[in-house]
Amino acid sequence: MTGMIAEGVAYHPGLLPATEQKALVADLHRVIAAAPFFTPQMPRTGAPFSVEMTNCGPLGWVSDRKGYRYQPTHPETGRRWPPIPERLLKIWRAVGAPGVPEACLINRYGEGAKMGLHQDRDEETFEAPVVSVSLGDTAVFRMGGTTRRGPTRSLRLASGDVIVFGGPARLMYHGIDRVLAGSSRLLPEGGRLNLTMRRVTPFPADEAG
Ligand code: MD6
Ligand code: FE
Repeated sequence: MTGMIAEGVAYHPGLLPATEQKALVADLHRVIAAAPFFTPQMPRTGAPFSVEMTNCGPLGWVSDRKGYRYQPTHPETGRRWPPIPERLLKIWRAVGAPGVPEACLINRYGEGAKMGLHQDRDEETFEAPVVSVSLGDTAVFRMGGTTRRGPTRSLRLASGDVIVFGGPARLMYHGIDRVLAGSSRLLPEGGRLNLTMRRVTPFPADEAG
């Protein structure tokens, strides 16, 4: 099942069994209780994202009028982000990612939410891959190349799928065209959760690559 679907892109459809998905949702409820979802805003214009976000880990990704960045605290509560649940760290290791991730961005897609084509490039290092976990309704994921122009392909990411962008794909353009409402029964409220784990700062010399 698992395969390299493009250079540097490892796709693991159905990596998480249903029991594991449910346990992960319970872990995420604890994270969200400590770090509620917020609505990020576009740099400069302040236009709201259609996706809500929160984070866990020593660093979290935020966006507001001042720009995109990683910071150790929640933009609204001012508190540190809760730790990344062990169950997620286990997925990081299971796909062969090195060391430990520093940030896990949690995206919530409600009705009509989508995410434009973008690169994940706010990290200080690109040496580790980005590991993405999908839960809930299926998403239509679009992947392009390392420039904004050029051909793209689309892939459906279902609940329990894991996709890893590493090596030459680390800076690949990607986005979410739409989410197929009602395609999963995992989340009682419907919608989709996406978790992306990242390394933000370079590994210390003693932490393996
Ligand atoms: C999403 N995913 O699936 C958005 N980024 O909702 C991402 O933006 C993403 O899936 C980097 C690597 C893998 C991803
Ligand atoms: Fe991304």
